[in-house]
Amino acid sequence: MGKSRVLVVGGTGYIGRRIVKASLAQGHITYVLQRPEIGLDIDKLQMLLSFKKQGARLVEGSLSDHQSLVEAVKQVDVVICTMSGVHFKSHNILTQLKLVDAIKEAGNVKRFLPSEFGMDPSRMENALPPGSETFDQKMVVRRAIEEAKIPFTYVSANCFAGYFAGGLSQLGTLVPPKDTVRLYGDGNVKVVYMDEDDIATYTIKAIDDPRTLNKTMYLRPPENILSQRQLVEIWEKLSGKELKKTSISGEDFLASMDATDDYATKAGIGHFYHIYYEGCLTNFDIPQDDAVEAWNLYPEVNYTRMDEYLKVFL
Ligand code: GO6
Repeated sequence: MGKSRVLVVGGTGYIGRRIVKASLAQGHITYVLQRPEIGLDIDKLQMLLSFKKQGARLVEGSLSDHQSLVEAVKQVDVVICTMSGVHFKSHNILTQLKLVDAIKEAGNVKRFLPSEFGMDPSRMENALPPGSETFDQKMVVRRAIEEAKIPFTYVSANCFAGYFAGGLSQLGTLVPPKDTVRLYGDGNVKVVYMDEDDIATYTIKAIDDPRTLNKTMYLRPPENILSQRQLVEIWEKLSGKELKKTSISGEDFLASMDATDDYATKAGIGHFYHIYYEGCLTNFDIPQDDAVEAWNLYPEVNYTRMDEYLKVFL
């Protein structure tokens, strides 16, 4: 049996576009769902057309048209969904339940990767609202997948470097601060920073691997397990400039959630609290019976270290 054929749902999104690229690069026949809802979103359309030029196949379908999803799914072996859960109001993580129904009806899919790619929602039962919504929704989708006996792999990709490393983990910015950096507590809690292209590479390596069947695959490459303070030190070494450091206590950081009504900001504060004060990404061991770690499975991947990643901001 050749390499599996892949369908990406959400292929023009932040991580989706990288999954399409990695799928093509690793030799999979790659389909990308083209939704009529795109309308006049010319950037998304032109990205789809560029994928076509790179050898991908566009398949029309909408998450609100069950039959179109069944037809699309029937053409492939593996389905990967990368829809965003945090930013959009038009759809949310639960919209995937329609995809689960289509996969269930089609009956041919050998692996489904739902839109995870962050903290492991099964470990976030006590997460703070409103950020907890993301995890609750992801668990609803997981239950539907497992009830339908659809083979799966859940990818827990930890902190996207674009959101968490570029801005040295400061809320509300994606670029390094110029003179002062705010540390969460003592800044020594370990988190995991992942270059987004590496997340895509590991994800595609996992789709045909029996070792990741019905498992959670965590991405935890050793040199990217860093504290915020270590990340700041990497940047100071690169930039040759020392930053002034302030510190905010967990209590004060949480209290700041009450100072805003913005949903994404409140959700972000909650997520940052779990990551940088509770250490939720690194306060447990892998492997477990239902979990594997990507760097161990695929040591051949030369993953991007954060000194390399941050060079672009010099
Ligand atoms: C990323 C963010 C960055 C929020 C996860 C607010 C779910 C996860 C690591 O989507 O809300 O400044 O695991 O001001 O399971 C957002 C969310 C990050 C971007 C967190 C996320 C990470 C969601 C911000 C900000 C850079």
